[in-house]
Amino acid sequence: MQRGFITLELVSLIDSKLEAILDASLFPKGDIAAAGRYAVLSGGKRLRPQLLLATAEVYGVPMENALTPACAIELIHAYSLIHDDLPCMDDDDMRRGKPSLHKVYPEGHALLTGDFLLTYAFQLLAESPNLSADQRIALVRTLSFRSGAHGMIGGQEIDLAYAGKKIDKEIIESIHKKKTAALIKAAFECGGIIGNSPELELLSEIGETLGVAFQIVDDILDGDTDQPTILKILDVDKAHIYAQDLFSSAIEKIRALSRPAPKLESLAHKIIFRVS
Ligand code: GRG
Repeated sequence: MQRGFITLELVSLIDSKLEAILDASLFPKGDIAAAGRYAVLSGGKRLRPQLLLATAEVYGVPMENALTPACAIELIHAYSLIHDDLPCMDDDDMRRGKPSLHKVYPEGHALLTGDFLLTYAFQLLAESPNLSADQRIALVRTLSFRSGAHGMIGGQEIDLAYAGKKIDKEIIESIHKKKTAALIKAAFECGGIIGNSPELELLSEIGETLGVAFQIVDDILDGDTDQPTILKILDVDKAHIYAQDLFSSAIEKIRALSRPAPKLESLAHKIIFRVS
């Protein structure tokens, strides 16, 4: 079964774990945890946790050993969306077909909820069951690096700096690689860390290639030419070709892994040929 472009079985597993880690009983009374549940449990394709789980599975990791880190990456994604929707950033009133968090709770609460999800993600990584201390440290390092100044936050900074300005292919690519692809890359790297993969570099390359492809498709589906998107420099047909080239390159790299990875191939396919 599908919800958007995802397999419902994997997504149900991720959703159940997200519900458990955000259960009201785990938190002090107040709005932050409830707001966190609103933001996280409101749909979403769960792309990053699926990629993490599918990568770990390539190396024979039991699903439950990778589930907590998979949820941690989704919390970081959710925090970035909450902050991105705030009036000081993109100022979006709607997210996933529902009012954005700052339209439901006061703006300060929305900001704090993003902070809460970000910090909680690292607590979960540090406490992830069935992993060695070295693996937990590597997960914390990878996710903080990829979501920080060299990755997602750095990409958002460039994106903000170029809003409404003339932009070239180099800048667009740098925004895509950092703002979007860095976290997708981290999903592959974290799956590899959990699976003690001997080919982390290759996983990283697959993540970056697919991450950029994901953003190109997002730009095409969004169709907004006011933002710094690929449509500023390519027409839709050329952007499609670009995404398909990246897809072919990602598939080639997935097939070069030391073990078969059919779930990763299928997710890659769904990323490129999605309609929402
Ligand atoms: C504010 C620190 C900070 C970062 C913001 C992620 C981000 C950077 C902004 C969100 C807006 C945006 C267009 C990001 C590009 C990545 C992207 C396409 C996010 C949406 O991801 P999906 O499609 O979302 O996986 P769902 O709703 O399915 O989880």
